[in-house]
Amino acid sequence: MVLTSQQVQQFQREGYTAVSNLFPDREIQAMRAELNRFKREGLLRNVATDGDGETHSTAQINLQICPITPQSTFYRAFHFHPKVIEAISQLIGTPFVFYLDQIFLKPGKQGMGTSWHQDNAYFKVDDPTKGTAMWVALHDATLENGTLHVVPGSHAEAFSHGRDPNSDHHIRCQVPEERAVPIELKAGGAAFFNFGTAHSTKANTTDRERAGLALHFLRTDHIPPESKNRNTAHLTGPLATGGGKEYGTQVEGTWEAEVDRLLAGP
Ligand SMILES: O=C(O)CCC(=O)C(=O)O
Repeated sequence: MVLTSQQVQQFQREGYTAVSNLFPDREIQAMRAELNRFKREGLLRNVATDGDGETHSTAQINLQICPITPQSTFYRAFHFHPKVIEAISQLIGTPFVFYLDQIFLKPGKQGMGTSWHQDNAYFKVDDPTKGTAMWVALHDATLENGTLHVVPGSHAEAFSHGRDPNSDHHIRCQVPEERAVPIELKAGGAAFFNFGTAHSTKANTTDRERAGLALHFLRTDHIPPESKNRNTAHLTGPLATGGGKEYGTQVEGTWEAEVDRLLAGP
């Protein structure tokens, strides 16, 4: 078991949990190497705006790649990582699909946070507790560099969301900040929070960049009818083909080779 029963209970009760040292250093090094390729190839976009939701900021930077999968066989293989499959099975049950992936990179000093929101304000799933995010720290995530914050128990409430004027496409909500808790993680640790759990990140006030990889998974029986044609991939259950059906190639089982490829260099 990847998660302890206490972690699963915390997720069920409070809507989130966190796990230290989930992924080993070599896998994180490989994830950073692929992130560096995204940087070199200009695949990350600054979504921060100067307070009008439109004018891209030059002072504040919130770099995002979303979705990642069309750009990276490496990150696509990660969805089939045995630890990912096991952890998500423990938290939301099976069968489930991969729903969305993205990375947010906050450069040192200029890195801007992502405002408070509930993922279900985007996804609109009938029961937000049947979907979960997995947020992997690609660098040590601390208070100083603006780590993830969550509001425990907030999945029981639906906050109203409006356009975020500090982003070119995000929405945001107001939360009772006094209930929020930060989740500090060393690189390779991960936080899990259901689609209803309000969360945000903060400014990176340090000199060094910090990135988080956010994956979303959803129970197959809760995919909204209007999203049936979305680019999901069945990861478990009778519809799962190891990626063969969705990607036209066998993806399951390629993670180790993908890590080796990235560590060998360009
Ligand atoms: O890493 C971040 O800045 C935000 C992540 C996030 O809000 C999400 O994945 O929904």
